[in-house]
Amino acid sequence: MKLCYSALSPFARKVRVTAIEHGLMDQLEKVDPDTSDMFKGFNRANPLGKIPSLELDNGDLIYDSIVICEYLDSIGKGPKLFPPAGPERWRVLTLHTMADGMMDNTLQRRVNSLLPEGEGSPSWMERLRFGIENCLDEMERQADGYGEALNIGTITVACALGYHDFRLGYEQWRNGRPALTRWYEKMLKHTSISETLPG
Ligand SMILES: N[C@@H](CCC(=O)N[C@@H](CS)C(=O)NCC(=O)O)C(=O)O
Repeated sequence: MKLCYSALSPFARKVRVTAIEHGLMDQLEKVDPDTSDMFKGFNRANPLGKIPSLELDNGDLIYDSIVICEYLDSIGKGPKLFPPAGPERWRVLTLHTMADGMMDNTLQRRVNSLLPEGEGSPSWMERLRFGIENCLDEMERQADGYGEALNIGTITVACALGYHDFRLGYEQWRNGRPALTRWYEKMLKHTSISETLPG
């Protein structure tokens, strides 16, 4: 299988953590994104131009990251990271969606900072920042209930926090969020999480 990704992409990181947890990394051939023109996208195979995407051995293409993660979870032999249908699945997928959206807001702020002078929107950037802060506050409220086990929800929260550190470290999300800080330290003890930190 061929995985198109960059080590800096938080969405691809979810996929890499999933692959590591299932012992599948050696079955994934890395394809580098084409970053020569950000306005044409990074990945010609995906009509949306985004990474990650996974090409199966039969040529089928799978995207985006959540679909790739669930595919790997379905073929992997490790403990399942996606709960079966039922209340726990909806809880874990909803947690995934919050953290994934926070990563997307963080990425959009990064993209905005790369736009030509005068093309960005300060008020929209403030809206994105507000969403990130709300997610962090909600995570702080929930953190004591997350537990230390990996699932697609907790993996994505860890990836969102790692990406926030990487791109927006000066905003210091740990300030005033002791429960989330403690929980994140425990998550870093998983080698799949610590080995895939961006940077
Ligand atoms: N929803 C997508 C988001 C992927 C995404 O935004 N990837 C970024 C890199 S982190 C990208 O490829 N951006 C290039 C572009 O949008 O042109 C997923 O979960 O895979």
